[in-house]
Amino acid sequence: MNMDNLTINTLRILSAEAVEKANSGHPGLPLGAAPMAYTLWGKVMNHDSKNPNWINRDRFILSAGHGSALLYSLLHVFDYGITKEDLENFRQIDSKTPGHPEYRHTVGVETTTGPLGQGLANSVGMAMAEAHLAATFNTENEKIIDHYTYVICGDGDMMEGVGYEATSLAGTLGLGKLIVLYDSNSITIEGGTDLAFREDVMKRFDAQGWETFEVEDGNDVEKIYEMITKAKKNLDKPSLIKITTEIGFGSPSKQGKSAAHGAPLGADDLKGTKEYFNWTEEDFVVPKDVKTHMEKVIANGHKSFKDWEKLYEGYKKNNPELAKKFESYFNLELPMDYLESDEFWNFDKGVSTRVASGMIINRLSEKLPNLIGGSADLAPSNNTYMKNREDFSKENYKGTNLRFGVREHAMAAAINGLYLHGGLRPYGGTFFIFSDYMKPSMRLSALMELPVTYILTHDSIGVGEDGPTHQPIEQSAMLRALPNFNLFRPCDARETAAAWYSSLTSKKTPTGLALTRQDLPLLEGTGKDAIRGGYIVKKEKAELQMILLASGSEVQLVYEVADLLEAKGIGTRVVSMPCFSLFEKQSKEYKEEVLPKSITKRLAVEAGSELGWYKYVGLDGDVIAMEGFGASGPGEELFKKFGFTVENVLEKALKL
Ligand SMILES: Cc1ncc(C[n+]2csc(CCOP(=O)(O)OP(=O)(O)O)c2C)c(N)n1
Ligand SMILES: [Mg+2]
Repeated sequence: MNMDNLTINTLRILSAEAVEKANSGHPGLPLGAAPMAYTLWGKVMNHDSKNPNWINRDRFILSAGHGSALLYSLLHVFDYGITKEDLENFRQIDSKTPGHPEYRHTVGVETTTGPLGQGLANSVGMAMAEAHLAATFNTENEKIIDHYTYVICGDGDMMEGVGYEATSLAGTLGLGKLIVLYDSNSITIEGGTDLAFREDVMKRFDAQGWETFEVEDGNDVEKIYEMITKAKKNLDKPSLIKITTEIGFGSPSKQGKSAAHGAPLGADDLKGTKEYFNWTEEDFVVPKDVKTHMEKVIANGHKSFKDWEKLYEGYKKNNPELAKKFESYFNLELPMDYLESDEFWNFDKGVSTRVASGMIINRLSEKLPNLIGGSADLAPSNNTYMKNREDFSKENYKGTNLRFGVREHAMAAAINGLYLHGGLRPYGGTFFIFSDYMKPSMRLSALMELPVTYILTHDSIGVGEDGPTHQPIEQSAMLRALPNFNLFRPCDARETAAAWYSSLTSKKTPTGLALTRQDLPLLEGTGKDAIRGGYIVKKEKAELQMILLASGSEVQLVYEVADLLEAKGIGTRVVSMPCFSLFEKQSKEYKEEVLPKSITKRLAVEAGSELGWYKYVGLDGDVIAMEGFGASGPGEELFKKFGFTVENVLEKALKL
């Protein structure tokens, strides 16, 4: 048997065995898609298992993350550190081979996949990053960034909206080095795709500005190779290669059926499958011939790395300044002197926090060249535009102002991809209310520990006339509930600077900035301490009796009320709580210092859901929050209508 086919069958059998042993998992995709995966990894991609973080490696994303067994089998035979034991421990606690591929957890996994469509959308961000970095750093003869981004996706990825948004963006941007292999088996969990998916995917991609290719027999490695080679040559358009496969290929009773999708084959069927492939090895054993063959393939990959190293050495000699910049990009260096200077923290007047964020972005744009970002068609409202930078477009990959179009979900997923690629600090903006549209990708930023920045403006009923469809209520609570996510709701420009400071210096936690549309005064006492998540902005004058807590635009309100309470002889402290999750990280002593247990008269005010605040006000405390949706009308009047007035806050405080 030819070595390609024997290696492909190895991948198939290892995957089926892993699923069988775990008594859980998805054998169907690996059996059907092993030939395209092997063709990519073994014949096309430049990658080196000895240097899995090689900057210029081709990126590979298994967007159909349920096929994880296939990815782990690849990582095993390509010697990325996944051992026989790891395969035997598939889907077990603390194994390197969890149910779906997890970034940071398993070497060689480029992004966490499983929620369908996300990987495909991540790949667009990665290809954008490649295009931008290539345009920024390559010289005529030294292409130090010159790689492709490959995806394997299934019918599910093609049905998901986020994939649609992302591929539309990719077509618009003409990302020629993005190549998607579509494992078209016409089967999903409930049965044939005829049940719910009858569109012509090729025509759709054609209409989106992709070049499309077709392989009718998913086992035809030569044809797959030929089509990928052709796709690589088109540098103006991303490429889709539709490859017709049979799910569960080789399984006597499940081939071509949805039964192959997500359950072990079963002992009898696995035996039959092995017979079909003339498989005689012990369980989890890679045939000797395959090992020998793979040594050569792996050595080829290593050689491509070595060649690049040589290229880079020359580049460094010829372009020392550029090389320094290149390395500072990939080390994600920060202008710390600047971030600690008055220039960064100084604002001479009160502005809305969205405007403050826009000022900060523009200050940063001078100092932080790898800052890249944009908005989902709301740049003028989100204040995300860097005035001294160019637009990123098909015509100009050098630009750093990204135009995501009205595609929030794909924006968030692409931001993940931009960060995952390496070298860049991406941000994305939209209205806070539409964080709902991005939530699945924001969740993955948090899960993957990607410190990206979400700019979420128009953060409350302060939105005003646009009404309840545009007024966030539960979004703060939603993002505060998300593990490893810092939701900041700054109360003025200085706290906005603190939020940006926190986001930029964060190594593994994404940040969301909930920012106002309306102007806010600069409050005395605000500043860098905001990075502690909660802090005293106004100290009591008389003996401490009461604590008023608030975030964002409501801090000014409690500030005013505190003065009135002090006038009545009630010592009142104002605690600004811009970021719950960072406050939680402070020491017990610090928390006690800010919120002493002995003071039970506590009132929190936030124009959003009350969920979460009782932890800080206690059962003796009170919360003024939004109980339902907002309404359409001038923002100032809405604050009155819903009780965010000095009178109401004072009254509630006096009742404590
Ligand atoms: C967003 C999302 N919705 C639902 C699921 C559950 N799910 C996992 S695989 C799958 C069907 C996928 O079909 P396809 O991509 O064709 O994969 P195949 O069955 O061919 O392996 C579904 C619905 C998921 N993982 N992600
Ligand atoms: Mg399918």
